[in-house]
Amino acid sequence: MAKYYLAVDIGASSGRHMLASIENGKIVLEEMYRFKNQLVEKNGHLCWEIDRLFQEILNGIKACGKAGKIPYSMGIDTWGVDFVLLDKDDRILGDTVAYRDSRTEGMDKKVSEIVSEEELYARTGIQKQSFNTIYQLMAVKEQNPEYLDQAESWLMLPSYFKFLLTGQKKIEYTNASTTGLLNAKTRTWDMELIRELGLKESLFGEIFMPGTEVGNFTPEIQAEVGFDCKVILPATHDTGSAVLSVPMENGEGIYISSGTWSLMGVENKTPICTEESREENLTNEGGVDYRYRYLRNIMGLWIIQSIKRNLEDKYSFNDLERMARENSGFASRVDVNDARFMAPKNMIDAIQSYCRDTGQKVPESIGEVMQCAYASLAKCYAQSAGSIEKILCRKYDCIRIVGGGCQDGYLNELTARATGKTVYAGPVEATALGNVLAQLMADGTVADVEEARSFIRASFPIKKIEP
Ligand code: ADP
Ligand code: LRH
Repeated sequence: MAKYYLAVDIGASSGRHMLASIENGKIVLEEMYRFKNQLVEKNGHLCWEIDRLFQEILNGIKACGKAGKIPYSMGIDTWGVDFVLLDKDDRILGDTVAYRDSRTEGMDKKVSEIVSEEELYARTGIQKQSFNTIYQLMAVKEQNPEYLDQAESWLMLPSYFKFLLTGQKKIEYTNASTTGLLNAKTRTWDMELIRELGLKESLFGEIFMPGTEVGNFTPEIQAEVGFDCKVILPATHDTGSAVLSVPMENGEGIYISSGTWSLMGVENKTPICTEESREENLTNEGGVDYRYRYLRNIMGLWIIQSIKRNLEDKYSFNDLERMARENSGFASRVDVNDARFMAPKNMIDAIQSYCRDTGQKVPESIGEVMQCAYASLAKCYAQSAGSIEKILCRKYDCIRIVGGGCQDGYLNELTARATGKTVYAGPVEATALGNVLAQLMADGTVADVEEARSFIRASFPIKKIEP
């Protein structure tokens, strides 16, 4: 009888239940359930559909039961930074506002009046981004102080979902590192910072490492899904899970975790919190085995997804790729990390307005818009590889791309060309695999990170794209 491990991986564009088992020394992955994720407007804010997402988690668990494949353990990961505040009865205070919402506007200034950006980076090592939890919590403090007053607990989204399954609240390290409230070197809450910001210290409790057992399903959940299962903490930050499954040898090399965001970086054993690093906008997120994800957050395939949505999903990703190829000579470029691309009403309008404002030819056809988006992403990848190489004083000859975006053949080619480096594409379900790997490490099937990655190399085909 096969032993199954269930990874529930929820990205900003979709969630999936991937069931893994081991056959002949290889990991076999089966998609049991997939659902859409999206931002919705609620009370004037961009929010997540938190109740529907939990219902989808249950639906996928039930799908495993229906197939007669009961997991031995399961883990949940999601995007970073977002959280809920719970009252004394464990009810969510307010809406589950999403990181793209504009509530954080001006919060960087409020924080910098208390602690300078230079000092904040020196302490936390986290790249400044408007949506970091630190700025979101400041927004709550300014706009809804009553929520902080009433809050008895604070949980990031994967831990909240696990709480609903098990009744146990456990904060996890890799995701906690995205808050901007952890000290990069001690890897624990920077309590002095939390105090200085006037946040509620009691909310920031013990931090648990990936591999920790959270608990079993509550009797109510068991009754609903029809079986019991052990819930484990993977790297609950999706990027942390994805990077665990990048098939690097000895932790060496540049990767891009390519999904809604493009997270491009390397793995380090110690954080780099220098001024030079801050100026290059590089972050030090905490990883499995305390390996730091030293990377830059790049706007990523959110741009492509949004264009597709603006075209009412009339075209597939393949159609859009083909139209871009047909316009490969179109030369206008945008800075993909410009704030206007964060949550525009219409991504095509935003790209056109950027080109107009910078005196470039405005893309008119879908193919021109797509070419501009693709080539601009590749240009940003090349600049980011340059920044990493500059700080680390070394050169890399290849880039490993994992995640849904590694299926985009045109972007892979443009990336190889723009960086002059060989691209290795795959695996597509890197995040779910990283989630599974943490479970395999928890039950002793896999000894360590190196063995985990060699397992990936042995199990999945990787595509090579020469520059
Ligand atoms: P997330 O987990 O952040 O929601 P994924 O890792 O699922 O993101 O990646 C989603 C992105 O992958 C899409 O926005 C799209 O750009 C790209 N993608 C997905 N499928 C394909 C495909 N068949 N061809 C090209 N690109 C694809
Ligand atoms: C990617 C990701 C990224 C975060 C962002 C909020 O899904 O987790 O690492 O910065 O979403």
